[in-house]
Amino acid sequence: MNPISRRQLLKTTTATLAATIIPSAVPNAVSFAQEKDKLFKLDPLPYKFDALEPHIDAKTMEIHHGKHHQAYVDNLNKQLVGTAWAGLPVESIIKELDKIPEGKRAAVRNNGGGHYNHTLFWQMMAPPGTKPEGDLLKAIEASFKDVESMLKALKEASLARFGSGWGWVVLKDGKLAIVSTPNQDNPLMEKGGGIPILGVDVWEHAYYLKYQNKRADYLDAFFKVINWKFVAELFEKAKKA
Ligand code: MN3
Repeated sequence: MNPISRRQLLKTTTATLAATIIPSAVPNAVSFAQEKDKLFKLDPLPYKFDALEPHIDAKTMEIHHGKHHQAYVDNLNKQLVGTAWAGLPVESIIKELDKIPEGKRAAVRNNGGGHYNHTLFWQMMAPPGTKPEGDLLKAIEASFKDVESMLKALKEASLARFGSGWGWVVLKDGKLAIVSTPNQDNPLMEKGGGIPILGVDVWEHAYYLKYQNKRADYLDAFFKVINWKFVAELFEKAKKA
């Protein structure tokens, strides 16, 4: 396959991933350097490391973004560079993990999930100042009575997650619901698992420097820096999906 038809194939698969059979034997002769434009990349944080102080400390943000998230990106690239999946939206990849060759699937699940989850997570936080309103607020009230009850349920699910994982608010069957996932899994990985509109990282690396073993205190701090504007955008997008 020459490079031009490969590029065309990638464009096609992005649009019609579910309907397209992704070749499992794509030539692996293309070097890392030549494929540079198709590498997954770590975007800078949308704010400074200390923007969420005192709730989430600057050192945690710096290490979490620059080391942990960077490692997910690097490891995802190691798995997918030179394959038909390089350059596809990571959301498409984690929705179709069954199409990834078995030998790569676990690593792509962990690192693709890690890349996708953290990309959302940084944007789900912002300096305090936003609040749920409009259609999002109505949906929260319809599903949980009020915002406080929703966050209480999210806190309980996040505390109950043994070991490393995430707590989520998802839109599922027209209602908002609380779920949690292990490791770097995302609700999108499971058919019918719902579409996440809010998520909180409960890996120890997300809070240990400031909160040590006190996950509950970290969750209370996270609730103060939720970017409700972004959550509302995800909710609108989820309704149309
Ligand atoms: Mn993390």
